[in-house]
Amino acid sequence: MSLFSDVAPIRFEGPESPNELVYRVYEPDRVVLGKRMEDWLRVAVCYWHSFNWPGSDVFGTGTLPRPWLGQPVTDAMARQKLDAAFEFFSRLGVRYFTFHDLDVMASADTVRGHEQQLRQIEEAMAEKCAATGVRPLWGTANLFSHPRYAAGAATSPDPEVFAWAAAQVRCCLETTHRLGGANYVLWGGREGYDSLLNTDLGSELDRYGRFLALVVEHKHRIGFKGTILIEPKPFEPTKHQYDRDTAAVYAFLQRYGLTGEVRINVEVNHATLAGLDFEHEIAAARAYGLFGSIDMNRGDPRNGWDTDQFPNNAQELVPALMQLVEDGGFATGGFNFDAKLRRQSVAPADLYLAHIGGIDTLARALLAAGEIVREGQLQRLRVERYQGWNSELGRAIDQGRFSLAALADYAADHELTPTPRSGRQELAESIIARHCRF
Ligand code: XUL
Ligand code: CO
Repeated sequence: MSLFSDVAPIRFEGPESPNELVYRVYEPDRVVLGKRMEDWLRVAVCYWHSFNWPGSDVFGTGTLPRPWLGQPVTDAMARQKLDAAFEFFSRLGVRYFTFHDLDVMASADTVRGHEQQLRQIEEAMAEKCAATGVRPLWGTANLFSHPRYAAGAATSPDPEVFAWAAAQVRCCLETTHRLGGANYVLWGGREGYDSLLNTDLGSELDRYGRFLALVVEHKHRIGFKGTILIEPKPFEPTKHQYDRDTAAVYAFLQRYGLTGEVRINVEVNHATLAGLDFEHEIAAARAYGLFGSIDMNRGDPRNGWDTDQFPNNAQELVPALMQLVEDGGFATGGFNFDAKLRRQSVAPADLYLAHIGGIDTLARALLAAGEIVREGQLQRLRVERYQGWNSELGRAIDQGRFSLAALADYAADHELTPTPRSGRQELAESIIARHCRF
């Protein structure tokens, strides 16, 4: 028995169900364009917000019943949390979870102690994974909570901090590998600065590049076949984070020769904070060949910080899901609910309701996206918009057969007078809107 055992396993009951603790739309075996819904979505529950966060904020202490939390974390507390977490994963009916090293293990003060504690809980995690079939979508090292990381981890001015971070990543990458994790994530929460006045930006970037190269090298050394992912965010907790968005990460990977090795974990609310649409970050990651996985949540349109709320607006997500469908789905990625309850959601059932709502929202967006892609009207609209590039002139430009001067002469000689054409944006938007009926 645990906090989450009062709720019966969540089943699909369809849109007309009078019950709340059921899926109305998410039906794992339902086939959408040749693939099961569960395989499209690859849903993961995150350990930190769901089991490791007591409902505290900067103004108040914990509100949520999480009896396994306290400082320091003992092995018994870590195991109680593990039981509760796997109980929740199983009853919710998901196949993946995500975790930081510090979310799952007992507290440790030394590097050796840290390694020992993580290895110890890893054994218990492995048993749970084997018993339930649930495995990590990804693991990650928490390189931001401990005071030693206040000035950064890989970008700290202190090489001893860099070494501590290396130890944590080595250990967590190996644990993720042994647990059958599909990816390994690096979120550089403190890899940035609070003030440029005391920051040597160039050498911090070089050290960050070195750190990432070491991680990639270790991945190959241990034979981890999963994907290394960087999760961009523009700021918070730092004033400026080096991985501010996909484009910045691409430039960084190119500079340090890591483009074929590392991909992107796009988080919805991080994109919003960067002043970008969620679907823009997916489109950019696809264009650069970097798309990996998604952290699913949303912000509040009137708040400028990372509120990490569960999504509930399917129409908003359709443009993103369309891109996923066009790609044939994730390779190693999935939808990780990096989302948390509100502080007043103190009933154990609230955690189920939050995830059910989020998963049904994803399922609605998937069904709409699947139909739109199958009907092809929007894709045709896009193809037609660029059809001029199939002309002789378009092909010659694409193939680099014109110099700037030759092209100018061509334009003059042919007296080019291109006619404006409709971009048909309203039509495109209407196509999205009218398919959102699930
Ligand atoms: C922080 C965030 C992290 C990463 C993992 O905004 O998204 O939880 O997903 O460190
Ligand atoms: Co995240």
